[in-house]
Amino acid sequence: MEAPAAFRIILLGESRNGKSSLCNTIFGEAIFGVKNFNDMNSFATEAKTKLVNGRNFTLIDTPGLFDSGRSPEAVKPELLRCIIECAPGPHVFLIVLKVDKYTEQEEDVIAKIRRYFSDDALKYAVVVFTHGDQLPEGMKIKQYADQSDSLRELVEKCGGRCHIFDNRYWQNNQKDDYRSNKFQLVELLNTIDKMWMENRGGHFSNKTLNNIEREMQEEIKLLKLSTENMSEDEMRQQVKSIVLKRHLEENFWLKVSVGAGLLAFFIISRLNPTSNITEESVVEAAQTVLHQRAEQAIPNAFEAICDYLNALFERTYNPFCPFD
Ligand SMILES: Nc1nc2c(ncn2[C@@H]2O[C@H](COP(=O)(O)OP(=O)(O)O)[C@@H](O)[C@H]2O)c(=O)[nH]1
Ligand SMILES: [Mg+2]
Repeated sequence: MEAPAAFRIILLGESRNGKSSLCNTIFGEAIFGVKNFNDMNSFATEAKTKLVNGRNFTLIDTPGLFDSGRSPEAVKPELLRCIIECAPGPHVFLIVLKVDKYTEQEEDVIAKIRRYFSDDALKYAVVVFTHGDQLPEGMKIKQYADQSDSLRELVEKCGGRCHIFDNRYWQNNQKDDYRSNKFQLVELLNTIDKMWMENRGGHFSNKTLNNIEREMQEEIKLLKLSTENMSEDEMRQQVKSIVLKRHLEENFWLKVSVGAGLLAFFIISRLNPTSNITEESVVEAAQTVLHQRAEQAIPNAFEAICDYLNALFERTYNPFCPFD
């Protein structure tokens, strides 16, 4: 099996769980933006590639996409960007949680992850805890997870793959191997290797991710005709922004057309009260069109993840129809 040019790893989890810090720990360098206390402004997907222990990894650091207080308008382009960065699909989903006091709400979160993450996506998932310093001395993370039925079941569903880091206190821990990021990183990379082999060298994929990838390949072909001396990497970066812009614009014009349709309906119904076009039928048609478009843009795995996060943070935003 030939290793990919870079392993694509997407980090998902609630805001402030330490996703960006974990990216920095994995890369051994502070290149991802970490939130300071009360800092709610940094809100962007970041994807960076670096050589770690002889292999290239692309880390896709997502913002807390469905945190309360985020407007759906701000979320949509970010969600789309995550998908474009992931295409043709991630090799690894890192579900980032915090070692913390266990509350009922947390139990609920885990139950939802299990319910909404398809078994197929979990084949590519690893649970990673941050704030390892909160772990009682001498305890291993599996023992910690075993204390709660829901956590244990989540880890089991992820093939027993579970790791722990402390992005603040375990950077230079010489005393105890286990409580050291260096040791834990080697363990995580081994897990990723093993999982990749078990998945026969593949990555998670579905129809939508494939469609986005196909679209990008078409754009790259066009770009090759018009440019010289551009590396594959540079072309891909350029194409990502083209595709993102196109999808956002398409969505805008779609909304404009639906709006125009509704306006036409009101005019027709005023001019001709006997017309059999009903308000409901126009709205229904508009919803069908919007829903189909949204489905094209959002892969199923993301719908599932979004749905879980959405329920978790009690937003009114509908992930199955993110462009509504
Ligand atoms: N003590 C401790 N603090 C952490 C850890 N990971 C992240 N933090 C802190 O938690 C805050 C949020 O971290 P950040 O990486 O921005 O979280 P994100 O929103 O999930 O990307 C920052 O102040 C970090 O310094 C950790 O493992 N231990
Ligand atoms: Mg972050």
